[in-house]
Parts: sequence; structure tokens; C-alpha cells
Amino acid sequence: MLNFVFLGPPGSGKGTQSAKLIEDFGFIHLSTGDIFRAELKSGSPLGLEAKGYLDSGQLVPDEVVVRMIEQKLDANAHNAGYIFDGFPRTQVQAEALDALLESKGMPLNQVLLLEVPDAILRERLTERAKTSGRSDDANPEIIEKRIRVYQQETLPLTDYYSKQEKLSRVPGVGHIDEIYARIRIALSI
Ligand code: B4P
Repeated sequence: MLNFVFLGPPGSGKGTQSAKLIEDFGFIHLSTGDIFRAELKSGSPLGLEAKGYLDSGQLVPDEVVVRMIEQKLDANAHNAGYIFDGFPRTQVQAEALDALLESKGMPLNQVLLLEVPDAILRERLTERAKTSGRSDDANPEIIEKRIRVYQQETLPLTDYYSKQEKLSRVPGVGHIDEIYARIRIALSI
């Protein structure tokens, strides 16, 4: 079992690379962004609660995110392991994930940081807006907000995971397959 976190700014390719890893290795994918968008689409109370945060590029409150992950982990006991994609995004979430995994006797093996310069993130998200229908991709101000929130709230987690000796930095610019090869080397799979 291999459990790891994908850390990276919005548009760094966390979802793109997760899809390839799932296909090849059968990991369970826990993408908090995907889950919120699915809940929103189904009109559930959780989706309605998250909507304002997603639309404005802000983070959904920690207690909501942690509660949701707790439920998904319980519902998904699995051997191959978990990809935590876009979670944790704050120190509170990182500590909650450590506690949750410890309570289940599951290790967090590694944390991969996908590094991509801001200018390329802006290009990718603006391009994705043409097909994704995502309101948070369609507005340049919201994109800037998401990048700022990442730098303020999420980037400090690199220190947290460096201290645990779990952080691997992966350059996230280049062809998707090239980046995938780097990730496989980093994970030794
Ligand atoms: P997420 O769904 O996590 O969205 P993301 O960061 O925009 O996407 P990702 O990095 O996965 O990029 P992708 O592979 O799609 O978050 C959305 C929102 O949900 C947040 O703003 C927040 O409100 C909320 N949320 C989520 N998790 C939360 C949490 N834990 N706590 C609180 N709030 C939370 O790639 C982007 C684009 O680039 C795609 O179009 C792709 O095709 C392209 N691309 C990828 N790799 C490429 C490459 N190598 N070259 C060229 N293009 C590439």
C-alpha cells in the first residue's frame, strides 16, 4: 500500500497526473476539488455549502473538508493505496490527515510537490476555461486569488512535510508523459 499527497498550485497537473497513476496502478483517488464539484452538481447540502468558496477561489473551511475526507476514507478501504489530490491545503488539514491515518494504522508514505511557474499556471487555467465550464477558471481575478491563496495557505506545508522527510519536488513543466516519468521515479514505482 502506498499513500501519498499531491501538493501543487492550481493547474499544476495534480488531477492530470493522478488520472494516469490510477489507470496504471489502481490507486483510490481522493480529490477534494472533484468531490466538491460533484456535490455541487448533485445539489447536495455539502455542494451548496462549498459553492461560494469555489466560485470565489477561496478555500472551503477546514472542518468541512476534514469531515468529508473522514467519510470517504471510511468508505474506501483499499489495498493499492490513496492519492490525496489537493488535500491537505492548510496546516490544520495536514495535521488532521496525519491523525486520521494514524488512527487507521495507515502510513502517509510521501508528498509530491508539482512545481510550475505562475505564468504557466495562468496559461493552463485560461486554456482549460474554454472547455471545463468551471467558473473559477473563467475569471483572471479568481485565478490570481487561487494562486495567492496557494502561496499563503498551502506552500508552507512544504516545511511541514520536509521536517517529516516526506517531501519530493517534481518539476511540473514539460510534456505530460515526461512529468509522469519523473513522478514514477520519485515514487519508485
Ligand atoms: P482543485 O480541483 O484541486 O483544482 P486545481 O488545483 O485547479 O487543479 P489541478 O492541479 O488538479 O490541475 P489539472 O491537472 O486539472 O481545486 C478547486 C477548488 O476547490 C479550490 O480553489 C478550493 O476552493 C476547493 N478545494 C479543493 N480542495 C480543497 C481543500 N483541501 N481545502 C479547501 N478547499 C479546497 O491541470 C490544469 C490544466 O492544465 C488542465 O487543463 C490540464 O489539461 C493542463 N495540464 C496539466 N498538465 C499539463 C502539462 N504538463 N502541460 C500542459 N498542460 C497541462
